[in-house]
Amino acid sequence: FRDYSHSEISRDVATIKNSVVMHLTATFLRTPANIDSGQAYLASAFSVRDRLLQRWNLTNEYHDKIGAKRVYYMSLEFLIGRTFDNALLALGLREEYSKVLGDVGFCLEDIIDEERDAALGNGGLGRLAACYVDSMACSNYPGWGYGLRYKYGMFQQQILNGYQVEAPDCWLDSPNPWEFPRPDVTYPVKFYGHLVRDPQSEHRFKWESNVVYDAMAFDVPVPGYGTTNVGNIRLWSCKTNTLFDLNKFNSGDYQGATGGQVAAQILTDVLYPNDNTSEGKELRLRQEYLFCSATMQDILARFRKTNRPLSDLPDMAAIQLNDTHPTLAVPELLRILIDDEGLSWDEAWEITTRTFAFTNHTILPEAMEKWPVPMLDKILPRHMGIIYDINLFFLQTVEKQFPGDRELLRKISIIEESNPQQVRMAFLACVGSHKVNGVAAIHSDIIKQTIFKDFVRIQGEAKFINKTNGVSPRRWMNECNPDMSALLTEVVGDRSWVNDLTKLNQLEDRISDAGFRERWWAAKQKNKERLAEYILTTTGIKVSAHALFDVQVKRIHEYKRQLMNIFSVIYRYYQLKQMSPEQREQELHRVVIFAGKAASGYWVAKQVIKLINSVAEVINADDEIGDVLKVVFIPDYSVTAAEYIIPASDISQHISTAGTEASGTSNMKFVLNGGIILGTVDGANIEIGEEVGEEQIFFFGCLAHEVEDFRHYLRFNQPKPDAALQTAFDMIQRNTFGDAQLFQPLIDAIMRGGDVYLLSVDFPSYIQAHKAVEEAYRNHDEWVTKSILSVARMSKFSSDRSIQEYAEEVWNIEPQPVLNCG
Ligand code: 26V
Repeated sequence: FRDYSHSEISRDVATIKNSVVMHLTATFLRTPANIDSGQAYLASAFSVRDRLLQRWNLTNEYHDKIGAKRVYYMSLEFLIGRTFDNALLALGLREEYSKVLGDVGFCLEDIIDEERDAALGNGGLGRLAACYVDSMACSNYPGWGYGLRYKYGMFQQQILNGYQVEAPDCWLDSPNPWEFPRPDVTYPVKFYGHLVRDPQSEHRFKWESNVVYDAMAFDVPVPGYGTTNVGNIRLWSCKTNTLFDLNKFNSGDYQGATGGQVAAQILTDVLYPNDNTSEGKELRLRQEYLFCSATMQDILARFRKTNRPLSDLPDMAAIQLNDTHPTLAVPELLRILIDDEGLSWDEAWEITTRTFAFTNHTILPEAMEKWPVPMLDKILPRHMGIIYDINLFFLQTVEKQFPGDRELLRKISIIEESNPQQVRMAFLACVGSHKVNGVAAIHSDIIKQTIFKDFVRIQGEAKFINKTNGVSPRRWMNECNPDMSALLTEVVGDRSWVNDLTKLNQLEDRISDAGFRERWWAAKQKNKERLAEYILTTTGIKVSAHALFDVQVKRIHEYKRQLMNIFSVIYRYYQLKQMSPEQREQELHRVVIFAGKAASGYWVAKQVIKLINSVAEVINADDEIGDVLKVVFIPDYSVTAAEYIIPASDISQHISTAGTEASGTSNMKFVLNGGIILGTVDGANIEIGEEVGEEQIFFFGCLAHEVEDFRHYLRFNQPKPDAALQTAFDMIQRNTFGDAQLFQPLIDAIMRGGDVYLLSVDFPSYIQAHKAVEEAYRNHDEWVTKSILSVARMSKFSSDRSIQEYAEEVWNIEPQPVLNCG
């Protein structure tokens, strides 16, 4: 082995300065005397990237040499956010770069602010993928993420006249230091065409098509904190492989000559902005296949270099499907093994199912991916045939197990007998995998009792497991909350907690130390002041950092019930208006903070945003109310916005109808940052409550097992809003917040639409829970104690724990730290 101690990088400030100046002059053609902060960012970032690159190479060379088994995390979304600060902290070079930049008159914080988010995801699912690759790198697991390099990420949200307006996210308009183009890693991906049966074997086909795109790799390094290992996310970008039509060019048709290229780029142009809804659009299917085909070709190319027989693939590669979006990788692997490699169906099937595992992230019916058979058949004729075969063989084994049960076969068939027929991607992913998991205990139980009930019966309990989500302590504490991090380091004695959250249990010894409690609170207070500043610059609204900060930030969706939150704000406003000025001043001051994007085609969610902004406008302008109640909608929620908002919350709301939020991950981030949850008995809230103790969390609302009865009742009976909810309706209907007509559909969804998300059911206990929060908050010592105790008990929710469980129980891989290679 080569001497891997070279991965020690220089900390010498003069050396760093030279490398920054080198990039300024050689990469960006600037003179150091005359640069702005944008150029200072780029030069510094490129110099950090050089250092990462060194370790990236060593990591991958080492893992190749020792023949390590790798895990591949396939996800259509990676919500990475910024990388510069994350990399500085991981490399332990933050102070050095701060000094170098300070010497030329820049403040590191301003330079960090120059970076644009890599927003290649919608919400929880994409951010989870980013936390997971971070944990793999930090825990030295040989693992790669695979995804798509969207030219336009999650749209930017502007608020105009209270409405959401979408603007394109042109994040690649300026140079991106955090990607390495790999023109040498390019694969052809076919679409459409027809099949020719192989005369030698009835199972093999030749797929002929002249619609071929190229997928080219871009590698995004993932800095590991406290290790020299650097992980990787390989993102595919699409171009045509018939780059140039020389005939057209020669005949003077310059535009037409490059027409193919323009059309091809559209495939990876834009991220679908849907969260928890599947639209069944053909372009989306083509994106998914481009992704799956390129990824499988790449994984197999790497495997072939080991010279091992294909039957060893599952010993060298584990592939995790992040929801159903990458499920076409299953038939794609079968196709390559059977048609190109000449394996029998049985051999190929064995390899495939031992390689794949599948994570389900939602049970909302509208999010379940289904593709019309005619569409699949047209775009991917060979894959459609393979899916039919998978289904046939599966149904045959079921028929043997449960002879004559036609109803069972209909229920579990991968092909839904609708008109047109549809391929149920969750069933395909399940049948093609050796393990299926949910993302929190309650969610894993629910999927075993609902969508996969019959599969549990057929394939056995052991295949269906739980892997509760987690979040990265690097980003969601060390990076976003420096003051609280300093306190943690002081208590633990060193920074080891950053890679080992169990160390935080030492905080429990400090709760009786009044001086410590006050410093803890000072850290929270500073974060609140930072957020107040951020609110002022993004909305123009002035809020008091001494009020209770009550936060609900997440995608806008009916099941997440932002509507219930704003109804309670309206009711609160009503109550305050009934009071005398003296009474009012006695009330707890509160800032209610919302942020989140609505899918561009989701009308109801967009009306909810409008209602929040209309309510905010009236309340914030009411002089009688003043600082007693303020309402803000922070525009353009993003990873970076979350890094400001989360550390500043006193209370955060996670109030989905019980049984609808698979896990939630921001709930974990808020509590890790010393905030308290007001939430329903749903998703990971439940496990957070178990860990931190029931005193540290405010639960309300009906339970998951009660939901069905309530819904059934409300299908046939009018909801009975309590006086508080009725008051909120009345205020809206009296045009208190502008034209009531705008919001009537939101009320109708409850009063005439069956109140599917049970707002009328949960509202009374929600208002009670708010009261309990206020009471607890007024007891300052008690509140700070809750905050410290919660953080002390959050170790379960580190994504390091999640990844270790996946590694041991699903992937069968081991940590391979580069420096211990002997
Ligand atoms: C569905 C689709 C359908 C096709 C178009 C693009 C697209 C994008 C996202 C989705 C929804 C996937 C489900 C999802 O995001 N689930 C969330 O996963 C989080 C991580 O496990 C979890 O914490 C949230 O509770 C869950 O809603």
